[in-house]
Amino acid sequence: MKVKFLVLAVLGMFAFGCQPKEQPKEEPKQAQGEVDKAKAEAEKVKAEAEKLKAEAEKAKAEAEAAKAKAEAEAAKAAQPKPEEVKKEEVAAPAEVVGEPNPTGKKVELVFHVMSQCPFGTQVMNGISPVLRKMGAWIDFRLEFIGNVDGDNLTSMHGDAEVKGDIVELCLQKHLYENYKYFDVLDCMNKDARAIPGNWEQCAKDAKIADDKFALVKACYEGQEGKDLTKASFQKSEQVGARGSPTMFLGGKPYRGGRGENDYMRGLCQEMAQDAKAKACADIPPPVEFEAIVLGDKRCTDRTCDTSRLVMSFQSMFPGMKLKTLDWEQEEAKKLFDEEGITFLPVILFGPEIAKADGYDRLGRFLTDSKSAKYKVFAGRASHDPKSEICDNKVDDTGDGVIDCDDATCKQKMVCREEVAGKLELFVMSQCPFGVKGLNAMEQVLATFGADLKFEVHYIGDIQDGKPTSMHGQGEVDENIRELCAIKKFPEAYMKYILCRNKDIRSENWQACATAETGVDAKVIEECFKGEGTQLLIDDYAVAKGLGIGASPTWIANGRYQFSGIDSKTIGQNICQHNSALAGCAKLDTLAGDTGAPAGSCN
Ligand SMILES: [Ca+2]
Repeated sequence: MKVKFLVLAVLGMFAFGCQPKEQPKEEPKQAQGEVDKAKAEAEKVKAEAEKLKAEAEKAKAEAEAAKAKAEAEAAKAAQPKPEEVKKEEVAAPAEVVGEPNPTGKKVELVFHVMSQCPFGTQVMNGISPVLRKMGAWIDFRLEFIGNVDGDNLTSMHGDAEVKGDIVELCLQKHLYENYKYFDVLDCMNKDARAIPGNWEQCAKDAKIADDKFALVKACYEGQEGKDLTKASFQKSEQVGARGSPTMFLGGKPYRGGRGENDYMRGLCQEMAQDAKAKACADIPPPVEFEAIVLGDKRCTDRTCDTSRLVMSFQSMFPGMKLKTLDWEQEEAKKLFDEEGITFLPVILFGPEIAKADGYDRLGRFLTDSKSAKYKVFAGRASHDPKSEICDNKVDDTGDGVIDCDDATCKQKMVCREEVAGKLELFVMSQCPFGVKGLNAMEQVLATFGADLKFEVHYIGDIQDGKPTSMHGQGEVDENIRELCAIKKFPEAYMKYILCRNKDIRSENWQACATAETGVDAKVIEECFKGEGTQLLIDDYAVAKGLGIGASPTWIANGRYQFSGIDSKTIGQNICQHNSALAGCAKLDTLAGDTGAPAGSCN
């Protein structure tokens, strides 16, 4: 599933959860309806294929789960489980957590998380006081998100996270009674980066009994923990939980707030009238505040669509009173000027938002408006409502020129000239995905030959007149050297780049400027010291003008943007617009998606 709304993606990254990056974040902006249609169809085919693949994987996972279950049961039959023995010894009735529950009816709440994901630990912190208050009314369970490949378990934040998942599942299993394990988790989550190493100290601080401690330790270090984790990963997969956290309340996805009161409200709503905890009567009402969505319906770019973002805010903040204003309204223009806003869309929040549960997550993405009357969420808003709209056949700025004839529209995608056989690649030289994209070009260029007009451009910013780049000065320098190679050695530069890509972070670029690559180190050095910086500054302007920020991004024929890092995807996109090229008959020979995680730097 591609993330369709960049603004949402930004917020998703920062405010909502840890999402494995398997697809490029940026959705191509389309220039024409026809392209949209073709693209939609291509995606439909792709989605079908993915569905089949997913089904096959699901069947495989189910078979494996059944096998694991059979094995576990066999193991269980073979030897008495220590915890069962313990249970018999601890015969005393269970102590109820918080308010007793005479009804025996519980509401199911399941969190699928990653142990080192800050958003996962945050929701655990949110639910912890609720479990202490009315745990007896809740059937709560943690599940973990990760990948199962045979017996190999992996997770987004690495091996330490897998170990963290294991120990937390062991704690849950052996200290489930009264949610005792939350005494340990609360402590561990105070320093999520120290997970799993901090579990022993936290268990000691929580005064976990020696016998229980031994059970958890044996589980963590032995096969039991691995089995629990594998089964848990598979459960998450089965319910489609891929981002941390994914929550289910009463069997339905929960997308509400993540504070104590939010969970209390959600749980109490789910409780039947005759089985409601008394604590439900004491939940303070959600904090009310005003929110104004300020947009411009003339902007058809995806970054101008706030509908999903607003929906997310509404579920996060049940007390939010929403108002929508469009640029055509005088009130919108007035607010825009008075509050010093430069780009649309934005969302303005009344100051009371600072008192709402969940503000701690959003607050750092908000800035004060000019009058300080509002907190502004701008995301990656980039539409200037006072500029010419390049595709509405109206002279918006009243300067006598319409759409593409207006100077400010010239560099925009919709106004670019279509050039058959042209392929532009936008990268950051040290971005691992950009490196893969460039490497994939070796085969593409060999297949299409001189029919392809290939260009490489770089993505970065200018600060105080100097070029900067996401991966630091080393990347800026390499961007410059590569541009110098492109300019001075138009026939040989790809050999230099492919050589550099074998170890792109190495400072020894000279090793790739040799007789073998046909790029002369002296010439590069001279260009680097001379015109190189200006070359890069000018080159950055191309990506900026097009609004391209993700490495790698491709444009076929000057107009059709796409993503991808394998030769086949690149070839297919070229041929979608240039079917007559000889290379298009050889598409099958191109290397396809290797299954390696795709993605982008942005
Ligand atoms: Ca216009």
